Amino acid sequence: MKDYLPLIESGLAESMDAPGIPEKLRRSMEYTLKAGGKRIRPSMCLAACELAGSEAAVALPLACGVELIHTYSLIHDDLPSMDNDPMRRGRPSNHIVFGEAEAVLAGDALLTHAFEWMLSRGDITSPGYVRAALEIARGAGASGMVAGQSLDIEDGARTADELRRIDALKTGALIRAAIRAGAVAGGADEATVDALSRYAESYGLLFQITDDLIDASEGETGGYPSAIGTEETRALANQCASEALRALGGFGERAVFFRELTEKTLLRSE
Ligand code: GRG
Repeated sequence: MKDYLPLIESGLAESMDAPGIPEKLRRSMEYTLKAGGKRIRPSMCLAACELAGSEAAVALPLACGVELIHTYSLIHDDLPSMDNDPMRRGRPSNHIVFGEAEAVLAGDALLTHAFEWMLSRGDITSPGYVRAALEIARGAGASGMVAGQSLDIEDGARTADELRRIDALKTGALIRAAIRAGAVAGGADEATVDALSRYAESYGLLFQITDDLIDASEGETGGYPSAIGTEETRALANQCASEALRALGGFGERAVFFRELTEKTLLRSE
């Protein structure tokens, strides 16, 4: 699978090399930004840009913006008022190390910095680039990821359909936006953007389902295994992977990254 990590890591390091950020805030932002995330969303953004026929570098500020936004969402998700999780990626969560107020601010700063970086580093005169940034704003915002989080923090057991609606927003919307943004910035036509959106929707669900299966294997309750049982959840994961791969049908070799990622994601919960 093509490795976009060196490009993404250097882009993220450069994005944090901005003047004027107070030292404690910078340490708090970097603590979670550089904590071993898999960088799936920015990799997908760059792969979509290449699939559309452009160089990955064209979409790099967008890819970094998506990862900055993802990082903010994790910091805020771990807060006591949200998921109240003291650990993230095997280390104490941001608010445990820096305190709750600073963690809120680190999230705020990462979210805002994402848009500053995307719009100051990208070529805003090129057709598609501003639309790509708008895709990311929509996917991250009040009708996207934040909508999903708002629905998710309501208490109560959920049916599989309710989970699907929440996850399509909470987890799926930013993944979909990352792919659409990369494709649009890379000059993709509407048919390509549509097919990649269908791929993203199936992949986003697959990603959440396999995350739930991993949690269930570690003894956690909730998500799809609690709603429909482990066997049905596995069957749903296989169905999502098939649908994702089908959406890539017309792209041939250009979609090899997305095919391999889908297969790897399906296998991660086995
Ligand atoms: C606070 C507005 C707001 C939103 C939070 C992303 C999110 C919404 C909550 C995280 C809850 C969670 C564990 C969701 C499961 C799927 C998921 C997003 C896992 C984490 O993403 P990875 O696996 O993380 O890409 P890494 O660590 O690789 O960056």
